[in-house]
Amino acid sequence: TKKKTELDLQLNKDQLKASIVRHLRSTLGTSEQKASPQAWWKATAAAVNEQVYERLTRTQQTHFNKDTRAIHYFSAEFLMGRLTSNNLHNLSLYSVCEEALRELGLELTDLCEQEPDMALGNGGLGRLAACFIDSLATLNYPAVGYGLHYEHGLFRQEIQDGRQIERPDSWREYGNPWEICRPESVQEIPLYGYVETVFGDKGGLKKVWHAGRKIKGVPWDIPVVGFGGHTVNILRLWESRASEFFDWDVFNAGGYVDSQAEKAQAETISKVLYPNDETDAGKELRLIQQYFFCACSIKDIMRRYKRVHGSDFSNFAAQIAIQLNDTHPTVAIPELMRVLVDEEDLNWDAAWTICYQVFSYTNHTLLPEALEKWSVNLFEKVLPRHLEIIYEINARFLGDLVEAKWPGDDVIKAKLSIIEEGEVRKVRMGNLCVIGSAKVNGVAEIHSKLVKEDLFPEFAALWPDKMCNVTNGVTPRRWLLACNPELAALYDEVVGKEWPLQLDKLRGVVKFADDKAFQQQFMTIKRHNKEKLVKVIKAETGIEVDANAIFDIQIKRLHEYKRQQLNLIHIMALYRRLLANPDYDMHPRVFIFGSKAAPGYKLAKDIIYAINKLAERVNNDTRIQGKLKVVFMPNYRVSLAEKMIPAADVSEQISTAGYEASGTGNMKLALNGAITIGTLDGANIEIVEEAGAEHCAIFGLNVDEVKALKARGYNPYDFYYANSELKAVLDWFDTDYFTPGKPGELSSIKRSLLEGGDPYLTLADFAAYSEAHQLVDSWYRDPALWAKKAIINSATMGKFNSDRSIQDYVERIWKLERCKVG
Ligand code: 26R
Repeated sequence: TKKKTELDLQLNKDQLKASIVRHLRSTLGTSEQKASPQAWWKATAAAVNEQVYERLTRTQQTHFNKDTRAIHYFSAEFLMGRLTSNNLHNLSLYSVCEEALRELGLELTDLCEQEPDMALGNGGLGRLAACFIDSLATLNYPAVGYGLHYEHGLFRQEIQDGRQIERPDSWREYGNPWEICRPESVQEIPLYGYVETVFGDKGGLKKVWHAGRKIKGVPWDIPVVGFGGHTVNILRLWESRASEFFDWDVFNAGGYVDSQAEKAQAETISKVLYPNDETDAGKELRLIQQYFFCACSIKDIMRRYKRVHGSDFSNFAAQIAIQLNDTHPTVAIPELMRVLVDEEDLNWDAAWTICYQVFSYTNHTLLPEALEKWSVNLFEKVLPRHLEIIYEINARFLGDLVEAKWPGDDVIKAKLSIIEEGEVRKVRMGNLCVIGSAKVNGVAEIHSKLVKEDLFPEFAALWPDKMCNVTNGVTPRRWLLACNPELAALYDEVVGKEWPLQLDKLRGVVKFADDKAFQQQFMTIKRHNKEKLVKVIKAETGIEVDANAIFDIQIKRLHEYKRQQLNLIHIMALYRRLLANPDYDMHPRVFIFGSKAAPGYKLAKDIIYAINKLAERVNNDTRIQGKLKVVFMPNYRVSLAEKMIPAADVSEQISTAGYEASGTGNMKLALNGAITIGTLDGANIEIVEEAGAEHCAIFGLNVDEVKALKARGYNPYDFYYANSELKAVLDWFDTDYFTPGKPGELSSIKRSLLEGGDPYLTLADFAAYSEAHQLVDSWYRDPALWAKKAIINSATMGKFNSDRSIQDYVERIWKLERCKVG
């Protein structure tokens, strides 16, 4: 039998058109005459899937035959967004599909709007995982993403009377064409119960975990199509189900209701994504979620390994690499130990040698409240055997390694212990990760340095080669090619079509940064993108904004350290200046926000409310002649980001230095020609290195200055009393100027910045921030200067291709080889 060639796989327009119509009839059960846009979208996806599945099968066969080492990316979050246009682009079918649909009287972009976002993540960490699996497939690396198949992703945000309301997200309510259920790979996962010590067959003692409950894990596969369409890897997401779906004995005894309750409990595990972007609520269900998907994934890996190697584990560490995306999947470490020691009968040392070679850990935050700790009691109840294993890992680590390095030093032992002593004893997941991993990385140069020097200094002393850096990146396929087609086409013309794979090629654009004609083309595209966003803003909020204004955008989760409140008080200051002097000289500005607050984060929600109240007042104030507009875009998500980012003139990256691990929105915005107003934090530092300091508006305290000010004793009142404008703005929060008849509704913000001690130094950075804005304003008045800066920013972001990040992971951590498919 002759193998199909690449050419056979590539569809032409007429074939695709026929396939879409065929699927409309035979898969969707409707007809051209009465099909809804949703049915057309699903039919299109089904037609595309014929291509996807063929390539998926080839990839899996190739990987199986070559038995290559693979990376297994464990993440509680994958923020995939929509897949239709991405898959079409990666299969080089986008324009073919566009034409095919046009002949059927349909617009592809409209059909794409039918797809709900796959919002199985909170923000940066989840979206990074999505970019990384795109890059892994694109670079032809054997890789599997493992995570949870949440029924409900991150909540949908509605704004009512200016306040955030959370509504459930139901992304698969009407079916999702991109997922495939794999009942043949179902797993069963134990929970609760107790541990018994018995005599093993080989003599010696053996531990047996008698589970109190068993949960079924059902895998759903999402094909991950690499750009160019050669490798199609999978993202495997586990859904929880009741183990004995229907217990007939219980049923006959009239216990139908009870059995239904069990079923509901089991299904709860993968029911909903935790929106906690902030504090770890210590919830039992979250720990169970983590264990559930890790245990399913380890079993899945084991099954595949044993199919080839049987019970000979000598190749395991050579074949299997597991990346832990933050500490959320840490329990995979004691789980692999449990499987190797208890189930596969390896001795401890052999198992541990495998274990720490397999795992590596990425840290994504230094915020103490986000470093996961689980109470020992909870662990003992849910995972009794794992707690024993953790104790054993800890005892050997402290007794051998730490004792050898710092003999008799109990202070260091207490600090490095996996167990935190105290009233409530806790398991420190970060420490377990570092001890159980071959490599530990941060996500930007400065962040990795802080991980080494401030977060884990003793671990770094113990293992100097363990800590490393891999600066984050974003996939240029989604974040330029697909979301900004006009700019992509311009770049195709100027530097050729290789840039989506080799983003460094955009450097070739730098020499046109002063070219008048090129500047005009570039700014015309920006203008078109802004005009499109104007329509979206009008449709979503009713607010009318002018595309002549500077579009100044801050899009990210709401958190004090990200300092939306700094942006807010600066807009209030501008508003005051305009009220005091209607001729105040500034180019018209539209400040646009997109942000979700964790439902329990009171102050974050108050900041959203304040932005909306400010917007109402400012947008309807005729005295300021439309010079200032404020827009809060509800329900910020991946698909909205794709519309906002190409339209941004200014990118707000204003976190307190030392707190934003990397940021990835900063990269996407600069890549699309926005100029950064930012602090020297996270990847901003590297963006400035690439673009040149003169093309960014950097302001405020740097990491060392933040530390020094805190050490001296920071007092926000010093800044409040010293700056009359700042004082007036803060005092405004206590009036009813923005909340007529309801004074004090916004006071919590002022309080947090004064009595609350302003932990993120908002007031300390206010004056510098205001100056940075004035600088940006002056740049914008010189169109040639602005165009040049925007072009240079976009053209110099090649480093932030997530392909480069993946290549760094491969060389520094995973040691993988590419595997050519087809
Ligand atoms: C513990 C639990 C409640 C929790 C805490 C924090 C769950 C999720 C988070 C989100 C964190 C870890 C996160 O998203 N961090 C972000 O990771 C991005 C990708 O590396 C960085 O760009 C970004 O700076 C960082 O905040």
